[in-house]
Amino acid sequence: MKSFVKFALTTSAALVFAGNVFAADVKANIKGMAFNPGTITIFVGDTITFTNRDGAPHTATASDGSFTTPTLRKGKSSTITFSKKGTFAFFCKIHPGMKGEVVVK
Ligand SMILES: [Cu+2]
Repeated sequence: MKSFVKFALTTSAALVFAGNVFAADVKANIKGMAFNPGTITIFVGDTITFTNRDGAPHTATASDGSFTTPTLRKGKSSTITFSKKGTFAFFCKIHPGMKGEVVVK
């Protein structure tokens, strides 16, 4: 009986992890006029926290308009939740040459 209980607990813990119940928060820096990392791969339900490490203000804004941070001054952060699968290109509204990509699986 004892061993059955142990088995049941182990199995249910494994199922919780398989279901990705715990959404991850991925940290992304904006530094040296670039997004780092430039390509961020996450899973549906995860969040990305963008932090500006530059003196210049920046945003992270989706090319398709599906998300944007506010204008982030030095040291400021913004967290975005991704609830749809897909590949989303983004850029900085203030410096449009700054580009990145979020891949949501
Ligand atoms: Cu910028």
